[in-house]
Amino acid sequence: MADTKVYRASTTAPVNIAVVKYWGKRDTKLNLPTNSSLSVTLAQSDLRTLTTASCSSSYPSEQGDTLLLNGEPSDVSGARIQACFRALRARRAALEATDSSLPKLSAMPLRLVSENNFPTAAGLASSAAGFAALVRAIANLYELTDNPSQLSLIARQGSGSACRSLFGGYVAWRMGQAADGSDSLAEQVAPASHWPEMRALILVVSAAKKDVGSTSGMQQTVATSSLFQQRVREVVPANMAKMEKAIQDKDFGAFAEVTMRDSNSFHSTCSDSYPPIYYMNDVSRAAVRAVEAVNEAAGKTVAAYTFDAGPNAVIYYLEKDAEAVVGTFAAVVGGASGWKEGATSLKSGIAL
Ligand code: 2P0
Repeated sequence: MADTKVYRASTTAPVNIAVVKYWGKRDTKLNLPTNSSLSVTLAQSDLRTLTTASCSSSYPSEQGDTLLLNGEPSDVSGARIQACFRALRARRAALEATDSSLPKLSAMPLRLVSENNFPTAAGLASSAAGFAALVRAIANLYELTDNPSQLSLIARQGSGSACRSLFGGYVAWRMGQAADGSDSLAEQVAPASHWPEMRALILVVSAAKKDVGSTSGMQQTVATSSLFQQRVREVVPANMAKMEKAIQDKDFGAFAEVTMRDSNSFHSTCSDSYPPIYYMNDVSRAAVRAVEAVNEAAGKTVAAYTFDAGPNAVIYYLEKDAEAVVGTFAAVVGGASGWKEGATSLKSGIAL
């Protein structure tokens, strides 16, 4: 009898926010970066993608693979998502080849249903959570035995930052050296439990779609910024080493300084691009000054800002300093004057 069963698996993946930033590709086809990066996975936040993957020989083959993203049909013909499907199917086909009792899922059309519970493409790492959830959902559906680092090789091809969302805690994406990308993968530097006091706060400045997408933005920077060369050769390797040590030592002062300097360095290469790219706005810069004021008032560094390819601020702090840090930002959101009007919402106390 023909197998018309619907096979199904669901998973969720969280966003991650880099403290040493990925910006630049050395190979656009394989999505290989010009530098390593390091991020913090916000596993306890509600910033997540929930994805269900299913397959069945009863799905009409003329429709091919389909994706429903936030309730809307979404194109899956792009090279990146196709690379993920191809790699995952190949892994499943290898299992089927060694065990003939396994159903031939690799030959069936795939249906993916994915929901973000946060604005898509607004600089809140939606592609990171999205591709991590997609890869893990299909890997679960196919009952692959690959470990998260092996899956990160596949997620990387969907979106670079996605490879880091397959792990919790503190995660490094090693740029690797191989031309085929086989060593450009993510690994955990430390689990969340290593430094349980760490918290993040997100100041949503704008939920609008970003002006310049990450892929085209980084290509523009690689092609035109001279500052970028120094960032890749000197700044990032030094920051990676300092950041890993700060995490091992649970040294918040060092963690914070590298985080803020690396964000500044990344945004400097953006504004050094030609034409320049500006992701931060006046509200973002006011958030920088607010962090500086909090640190000055505390007499030591208790808060660290970082900004991705958008104006929203992520502030890292330790739980014991929640009152000073969150209090400052809570007081300005929804305020009646100045930069305060620009910040639309605040999520605080996000644990790893
Ligand atoms: C990061 N960003 O490390 C950096 C910091 C934005 C600024 O990774 O082209 O969406 O899909 O590989 O991963 C955003 O870039 O780019 C990003 P693609 P991605 O988190």
